[in-house]
Amino acid sequence: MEYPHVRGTDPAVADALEAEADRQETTLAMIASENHVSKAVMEAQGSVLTNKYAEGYPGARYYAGCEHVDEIERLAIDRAKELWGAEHVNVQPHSGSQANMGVYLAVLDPGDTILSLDLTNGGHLSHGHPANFAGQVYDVEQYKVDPDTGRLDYDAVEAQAREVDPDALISGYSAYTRDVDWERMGEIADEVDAYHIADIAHITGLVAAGVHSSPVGHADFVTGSTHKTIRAGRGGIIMCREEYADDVDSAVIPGMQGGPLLHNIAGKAVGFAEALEPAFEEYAERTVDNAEALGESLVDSGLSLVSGGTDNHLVLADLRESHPDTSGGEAEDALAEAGIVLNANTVPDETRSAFDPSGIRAGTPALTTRGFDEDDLREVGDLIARVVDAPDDESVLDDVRGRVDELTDAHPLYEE
Ligand code: DSN
Repeated sequence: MEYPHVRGTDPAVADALEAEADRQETTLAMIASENHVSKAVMEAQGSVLTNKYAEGYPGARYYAGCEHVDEIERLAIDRAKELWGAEHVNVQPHSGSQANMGVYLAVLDPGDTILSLDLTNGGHLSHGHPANFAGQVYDVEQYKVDPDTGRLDYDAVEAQAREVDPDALISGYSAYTRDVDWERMGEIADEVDAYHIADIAHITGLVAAGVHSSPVGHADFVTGSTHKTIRAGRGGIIMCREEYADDVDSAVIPGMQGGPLLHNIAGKAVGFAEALEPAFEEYAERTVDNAEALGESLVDSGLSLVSGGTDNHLVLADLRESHPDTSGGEAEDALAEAGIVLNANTVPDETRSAFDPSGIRAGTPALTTRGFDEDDLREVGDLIARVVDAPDDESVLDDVRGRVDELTDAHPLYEE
C-alpha cells in the first residue's frame, strides 16, 4: 500500500505508514480487539469530513453547512438501530471508553457506586480501574469470575450486589470467553435498583450478527466500539432505551466531547451497511468457529484455557501450569518475532503482574476477515504452541515465521 500524497509532504510518516501496511500484510493479527476494515471504510475515514465541525446532532447543529454530515450521521444511526435493535443510538463517542464515560455522566453522580468485573479477571479500565477516571470519580466495587471454572458466578454477583447496593452494575468484558446471561444481570440490577450497563465492545459484531446473545432489552445502556468484531473503523457507540436518549445525548455533547469525528462516523455508516449484508452473518459465524478450532488446537498441544474453551471470538490461555517458567510477556515477544501478534493478558487469580502476566489472549476476527478457516486456525494453534514451548529457540521461531509467511501469502489483505 502506498501513500503518495503523504510521501510528497512527509516522507518520514509515509515510511512508517508503508511499513505498518507491510507489517499487517505479513503477520497474523491475533490481538482479539483488532480487525481489518474494508477499503470503503478507510476511504470514508480518510475523507473531507475531517475538515468539518458539526457540534450538536443532525438537524440541530451549532454550525452551518451541516446538511451532508447530517445525512451521514442519520444513516449511521438508522443502520445501528437496525443492526442491534436499539431504541436510541448515539454514534458520536470517539471510542468505547468514551461511550462508557458518556453513560456514566448521563446517569451517575460523582461518588456513586459502580459494581463491575475486576480488570485482571477480564474487565476493562473504564469499568473503574483506579488508574482510570472511572476509578477516581466513582466508588468502585468489583466482582470476579469463579477461579475454578473461569466463568461468571451469577449467584456471587447477586450476593455482592445486595451487599454493596451499587448505582450501576456493569456487564460485558474484554477478556471473557463465555456467553453472558444478560437477563440475569438485568434482574440483579433491578433487584438492587441499579442501572444495568452492558459493554459489548468486544462482541459488537457477534451480537449484531446474532451469533452471540444480545443485552439489548436486558440492559438500560449498551456501549460498544466499532472496530473489533464489527469492521466499521475506530470509534464508540451508545445504545439505550428512549427514556434515556436526552440524558445520553447531552452527556456526549456538551458533557464530554466537542465536535464529533465525522470522518469516523462516515466509517461507522459504511461499516454498518456492510454488516447489514448477509455475508456479515457468515463472517461472524466463521469468527466464532475459528476461535473454537484455535482453542481446541491449543488444548491438544497441552495449553490450558481459562474456562476450558470459548463461545466467542477469543481464547485466553493460562500458562502457569503448562509453562511455569514462561510469562505471558515472554510468550508475546517470541510469538511477535515469529510473526504472530497477540497480547499478554492477566488471568483470573493472577499471580504475576499486570505488566508481565501469566496468560496470552488471542482472537480470530482479523484472521477470519482475511479468509482463514478452521483448518488454518488449527494450524495456527499448533504454531503458537510450538513457540510457547521454545520461546528462546531461534530455529523454531524461524521455522514458524516461514510458515506464517506462507499463510499470509495465501490470504492477502487489501488486494488492488
Ligand atoms: N484495548 C482493548 C482490548 O484490547 O481489549 C479494549 O479497549
